Amino acid sequence: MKPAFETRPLSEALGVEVLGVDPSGSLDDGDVAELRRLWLAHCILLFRGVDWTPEQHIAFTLQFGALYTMPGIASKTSTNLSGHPEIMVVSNIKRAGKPIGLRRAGWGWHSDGEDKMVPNMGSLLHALKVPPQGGDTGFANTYKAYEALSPAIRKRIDGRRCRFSRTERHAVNYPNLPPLTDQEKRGRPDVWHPITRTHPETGRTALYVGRWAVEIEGIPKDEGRALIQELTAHAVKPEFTYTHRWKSGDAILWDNRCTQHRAMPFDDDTYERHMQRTTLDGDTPYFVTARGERMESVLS
Ligand SMILES: O=C(O)CCC(=O)C(=O)O
Ligand SMILES: [Fe+2]
Repeated sequence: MKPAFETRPLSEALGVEVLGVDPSGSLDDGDVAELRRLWLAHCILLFRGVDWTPEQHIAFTLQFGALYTMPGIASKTSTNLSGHPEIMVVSNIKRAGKPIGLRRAGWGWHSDGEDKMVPNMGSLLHALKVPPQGGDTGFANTYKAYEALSPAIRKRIDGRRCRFSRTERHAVNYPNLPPLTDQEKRGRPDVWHPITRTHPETGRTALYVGRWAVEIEGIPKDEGRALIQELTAHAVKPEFTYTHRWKSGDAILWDNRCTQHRAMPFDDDTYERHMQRTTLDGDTPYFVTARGERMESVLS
């Protein structure tokens, strides 16, 4: 057996940097299995000094699963890389007066695709240009957040679902974008996900709330909203989080099933920040209750 890759912890809460791997090169099955083991154990993997073509970024990601192509939001034009729609561009840069990517993407705690019936399993974000200050990304370990909940709160939420709504929260989460069109609203129906989610590969339970969550089943709306606020604040306490200060060439692969993340603001009138992301497809969330019953997400 080959020796495991050398790693360096990023924080107490989650994440390792993987050393001695060139993600632009070819990996054998053993390397891929080892990376997946590390990913499942640490929730986020950092690779530094990554210099790859869009094709190599895509090829590396495909070793973890099928890709998901991001639809454009609140605009007719998509913010994906021209010629490579599997790569989403997160950027404030304009060329010939036109934005080349999505500006202010993810400025609030979330996991990718949490407002969809089939959220995204993971995402792999590569930094090409970073501002001299600000623009960090925070990551939270939602297994740890779940494990630290009081028994009373766990009792209130175990086995319940929470409604995630793109239409209700679009204006709050993307004040810089035009409103959703009626067609977009129809294409993004609300979804009820289990608030506590069983990770399909590790079997561990993670807290599953984020910035698109609006209501909890079986709880009056106001009370549910207050509980969501309490849970979302709890999930991102410092002891569960790591803040990444990007250098260009960094690439982070995160697991959306057991983490949340948020991009932190920066002066985007003055500085440029340019990132490219591939996104992994996923599966329908579920929770296995203490009695062994499996409950799944449902559409509204
Ligand atoms: O730009 C970032 O730091 C993260 C943006 C985001 O939420 C994402 O790419 O999924
Ligand atoms: Fe995101």
